[in-house]
Amino acid sequence: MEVKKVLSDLKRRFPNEPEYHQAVEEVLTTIEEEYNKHPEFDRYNLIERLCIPDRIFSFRVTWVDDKGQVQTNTGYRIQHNNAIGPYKGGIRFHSSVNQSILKFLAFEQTFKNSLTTLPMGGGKGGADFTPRGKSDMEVMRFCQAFVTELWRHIGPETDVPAGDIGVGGREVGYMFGMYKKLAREHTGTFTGKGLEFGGSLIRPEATGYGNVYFLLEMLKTKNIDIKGKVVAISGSGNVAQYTAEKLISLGAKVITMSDSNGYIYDPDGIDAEKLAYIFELKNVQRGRIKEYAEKYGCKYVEGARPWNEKCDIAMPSATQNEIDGDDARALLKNGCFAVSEGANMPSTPEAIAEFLNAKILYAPGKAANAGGVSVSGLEMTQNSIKLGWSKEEVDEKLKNIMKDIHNQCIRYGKQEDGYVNYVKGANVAGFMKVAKAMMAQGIL
Ligand code: NDP
Ligand code: 2IT
Repeated sequence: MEVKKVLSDLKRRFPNEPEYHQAVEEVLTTIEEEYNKHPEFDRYNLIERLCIPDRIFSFRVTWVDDKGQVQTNTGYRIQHNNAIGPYKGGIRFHSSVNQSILKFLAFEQTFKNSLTTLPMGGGKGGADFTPRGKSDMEVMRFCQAFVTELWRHIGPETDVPAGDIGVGGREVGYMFGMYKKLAREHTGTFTGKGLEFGGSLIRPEATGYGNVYFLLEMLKTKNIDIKGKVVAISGSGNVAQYTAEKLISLGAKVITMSDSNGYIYDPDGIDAEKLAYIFELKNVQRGRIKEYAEKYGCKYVEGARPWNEKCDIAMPSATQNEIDGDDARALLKNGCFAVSEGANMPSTPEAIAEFLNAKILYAPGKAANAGGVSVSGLEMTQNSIKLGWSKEEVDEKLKNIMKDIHNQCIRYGKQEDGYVNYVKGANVAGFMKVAKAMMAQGIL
């Protein structure tokens, strides 16, 4: 494989998909060496078959808003690769959603799911619809309309969606309800379901907790204690909230959180009580993070990201490309020594290069945020055996999975000088399993 050629071909065939090109380029440049040790991969044109999704569904979603007006949005499901298990990955509802963003997410998901040690292929879906500002009934009608198209493409052994940006327990509940009605079955076709109807304990917490567990594994390699460390988090949604919860319980000091309007900086640290307010503010009132600053009298910076604040550790948990080269340099200048990604692809290629050059602990999302989909996999298992595991049991399994992912990164990412390149480690480990499965299954 010649990475330049593969990339230029993909760019020519699939123009105007910058996020997809970005994700593919990052993976290909890091797996090139390993890939080229296996000439049989090229003979089977594995690389194109791995980069181009198996199939893409896109459809119009028509729904009626509270004023009685008929609205349309565009919905998608990308079934990227099912070599190691059914397609699996979240649904994103956000006005920015387009085919490029979902293709990058589905591509990343394939490698991430491979790392989890569980049998899951990669997929992603969504719509250019933002639940924020919509009434509960509007969200319900949208979810129902979305699923009237999606349902025929998914199933418990075919493709299992879950949450992502803009899709939490409420949206999964509405989508599952409509799916169940149309498919005439009550199976584990969605994960992130309510506990009363097949959801798993710890699924809401899993991405944030898992990211902290991964961070702890990285810190362990340097004998660094998390206690007292100052952490900057971005986002204030599902992932950010449970990242903060776990960090606070371990004695770290969380100083920032954000939303798409700006960030709050609390020099005293967000404690358990203040975090409970954030849970209420974001999940029940569906308010803005600015209100935290008003309530607790701390700094709020409109229209900015938190990376200029001095911290030991950064845990981006909002969205893609939220740390650019300048942000990365600001973090490093202020002494940040670890970055663990809760979001998918939050660092631009320039930012990643800065982190790797500085040889800090840097965990890419596909390793660090894999806890969410891992517990989704455990939810699928529980649904299949028609049993529910305890909180402790699931949490223990999650910890072990994160430890295992960390080991895989070390295995393929440790350099001669001892530095662990987690980007390379995660990409090569994730790739090798999918590649071997694809080789064994013939040319499809
Ligand atoms: P939520 O919708 O719960 O929260 C998203 C948060 O990020 C909100 O605070 C939101 O602010 C902010 N945000 C979203 N888009 C932007 C933007 N364009 N610019 C700035 N801020 C933005 O989503 P999740 O917490 O579930 O997801 C966060 C990230 O984690 C995503 O990258 C997702 O792909 C990734 N992830 C999620 C997993 C999961 O299990 N949920 C698993 C693995 C990764 P606002 O309210 O203003 O929109
Ligand atoms: O990016 C992700 O891994 C998720 N949004 C979770 C996917 C899932 O199927 O739980």
